[in-house]
Amino acid sequence: MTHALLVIDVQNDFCPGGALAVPGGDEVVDPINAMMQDFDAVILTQDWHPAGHSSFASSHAGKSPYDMTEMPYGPQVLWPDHCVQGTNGAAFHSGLRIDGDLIIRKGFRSAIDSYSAFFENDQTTPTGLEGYLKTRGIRKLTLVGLATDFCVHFSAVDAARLGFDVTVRMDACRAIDLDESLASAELAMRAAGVTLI
Ligand code: VGL
Ligand code: ZN
Repeated sequence: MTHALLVIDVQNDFCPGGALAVPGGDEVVDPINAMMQDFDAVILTQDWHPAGHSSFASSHAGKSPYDMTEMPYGPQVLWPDHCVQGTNGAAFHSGLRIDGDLIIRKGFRSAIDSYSAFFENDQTTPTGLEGYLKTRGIRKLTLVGLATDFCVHFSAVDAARLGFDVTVRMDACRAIDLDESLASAELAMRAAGVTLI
């Protein structure tokens, strides 16, 4: 079975010193690089927001980072400005091997956030990754990267729902962990049939 490694958002802004730093975010780089050779395909995602994106607290008067807001598609956490297209913060960590097969960008529409590599946060607008994987005959996915409780979580649950055989290597992920979001992400992934290692 063709097995792909899906590397989620290993970008400067999610690493220590970045705008939305995930504790220990840079610790995933070496293990991910070492895993790449074990897969038939390596696909990387890149959070890629226009300036003034609607997921940024700075775009909402009176809101602070990590506040919640109501979007037309449901509740949304508001983030510090991060991964703005073309900035150093949006670039991959300089130690990450980026000689994979595909880089898929997400979150590039101003009005909608996209945690998942498969669907934007309205859960209906596709990124096209499903078609790419299926037309290449890829049925098995291992996910690694940042952040466990947001982009890895939503990508894993969507992938399982789309019928992929999904494993998350937790040792090569790190979490933001807002209000127990890591524990609820683990529950949701297991409930969706994702294998956590
Ligand atoms: C992410 C929050 C906002 C992630 C992206 O990669 O998990 N989290 N944008
Ligand atoms: Zn983002």
